[in-house]
Amino acid sequence: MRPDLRLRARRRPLWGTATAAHQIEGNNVNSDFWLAENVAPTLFREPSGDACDSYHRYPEDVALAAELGFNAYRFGIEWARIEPEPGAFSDAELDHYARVLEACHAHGLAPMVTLSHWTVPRWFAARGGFEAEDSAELFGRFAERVALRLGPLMAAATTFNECNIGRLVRVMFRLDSPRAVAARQAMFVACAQACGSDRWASVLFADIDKSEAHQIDAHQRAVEALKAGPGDYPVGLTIAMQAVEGVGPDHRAQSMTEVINGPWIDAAAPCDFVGVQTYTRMRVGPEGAERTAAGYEFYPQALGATIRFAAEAIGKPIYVTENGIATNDDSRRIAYIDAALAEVRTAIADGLDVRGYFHWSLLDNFEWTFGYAQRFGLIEVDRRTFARKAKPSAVHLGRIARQAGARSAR
Ligand code: IFM
Repeated sequence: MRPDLRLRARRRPLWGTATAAHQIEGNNVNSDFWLAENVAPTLFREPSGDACDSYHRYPEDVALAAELGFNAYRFGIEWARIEPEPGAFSDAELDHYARVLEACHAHGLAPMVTLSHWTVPRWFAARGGFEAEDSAELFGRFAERVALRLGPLMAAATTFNECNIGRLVRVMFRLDSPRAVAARQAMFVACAQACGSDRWASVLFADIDKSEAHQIDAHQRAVEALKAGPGDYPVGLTIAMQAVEGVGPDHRAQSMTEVINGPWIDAAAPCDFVGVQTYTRMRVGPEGAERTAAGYEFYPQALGATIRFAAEAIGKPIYVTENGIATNDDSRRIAYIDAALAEVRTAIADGLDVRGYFHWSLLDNFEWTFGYAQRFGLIEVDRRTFARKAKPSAVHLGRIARQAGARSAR
């Protein structure tokens, strides 16, 4: 049954939703983010706390995704749970993720697994994260354990989520300003002190000059580990891609694109596919358009531009591994989905090898430093009871997926 599902997944386009462990599971207490959310001073508006309690409620989440009409689910496994202390791997936690994978298969969802979605174990951050010389080796060791236990159950895997995030946030949120640097540093000092360490590093707020080369090495080791392990599934890398558009004669759109992607375009070379993650365009010039609740321009057409960019620059099969909108007006989510999917259809009609679309996100979840205010979910989550309620956009996208053949009609 499982190998069949993988084969089917290869032949059929994947229609799914995407999540990340830290954003939905809750109580990720051994992770670097948990600590950063709870020290003073912190850059986080609120701590993740119980999140959506998906660590316990994944059977309901997976069942809901299947019921809506999807045939795939992208989710993350949490390194901080699997290796809570250096070299101490938890079989029980690996078994937990095996159960999540089994639940996906039982519901006809092809699982795409993210090995690392920004969070790392607290001990890893306290020894300098990916700034440490041996960090790639440590990540490779983690990937090997994951490949051995979970490989036979995976339909696809990716190493780092938005590997270039350290670059993107620097550009988007101007994190190089003296004020931003000081605020980040104060939080890092508090985290290091809480761990009795003299250092601290984070993937999201990375000092890429010190960490990027090690992270690329870590990615390559993880690709090798996944490919050498049991199971037969495609391995990819997901990149946060901005459609950068220049305005006026002296714009710097191309150099801005190069800054945002950095060396990661080349790092995708050993992969079977690339995951395109796009939310908006970046206009190097004047302003004035509708904004989403994340402050981005409402511009779903950006996806068409980044798919074309990825096809040309990387030349691998493409999955849209994230695309979505933060909004409290669900009708705008529906409009966004329709316009983004029109771009995907046009790209496919033009002969581009786009193999699937994963909407961010299944649930309203923890949006990192912004806390719970930004709602990207197709499904609303009651913050006290954790009750799930599908929004009209969930039914809308599920219907599109079903009509596209993701699942048989009900
Ligand atoms: O929530 C994030 C996700 O973790 C990574 N990509 C962008 C999403 C929305 O901001």
